[in-house]
This record gives sequence, C-alpha cells and structure tokens, in this order.
Amino acid sequence: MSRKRLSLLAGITLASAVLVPAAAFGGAQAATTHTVTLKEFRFHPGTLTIRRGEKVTWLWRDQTEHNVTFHSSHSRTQESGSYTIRFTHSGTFNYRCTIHAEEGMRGKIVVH
Ligand SMILES: [Cu+2]
Repeated sequence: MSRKRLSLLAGITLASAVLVPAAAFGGAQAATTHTVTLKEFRFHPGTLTIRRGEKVTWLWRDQTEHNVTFHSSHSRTQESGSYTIRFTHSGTFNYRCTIHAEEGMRGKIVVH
C-alpha cells in the first residue's frame, strides 16, 4: 500500500481523533518508528521531532509504574512493556506520566 493511500485511510479513520494506537492499523508497518525510553522518572528524549505518519514507541525501563498520557490517548500504567502511537497530524503534542508529572515527567512530540 502506498504512503499516500495510507495517509488517506488514516485521515478518514481519524476524522475525530488526533491519536490512535498503532495496533488499530493492523498490517500498516511501513512507517518509521522512533523510540522514547522511560527511565529514572524521565522521558528520553523529552522532546522528539518526527514527521507526519511516523510512529513513536515508548519503552519502560524503570522499576517503577509509569504511563504515557495525552489529551486523547493514553497507555496503561505499567512497570514494563511498550506503547506505540502513529502520529497522522502535524502539531505539538504534550504528554506526561500522570503519576510523576509534578516531578517533571513530561514530554513532547513535535510532528512536522
Ligand atoms: Cu511516572
């Protein structure tokens, strides 16, 4: 499936939502995936710049429960594992771990 076609499909599917879990796209695995690591009560990197249509995978690497929470989407609170989102709209998307946001556990994905 071409990138253009994927983008079109995503646009239709996401008419009312900015973010959806990548799993919702089934076999659409062609997009570049970036990684953010959860470690020592921080997201590394704290700010990540990507292109529209790319994915971000968060990897839990702390011995503490964390979550990845956006306005319209969130991971489970967990001690290990991963969470992936494909970003189909450009913009700046702030997120946080709701448990440790006050301690500075916040991040940002900038989509061009
Ligand atoms: Cu946390």
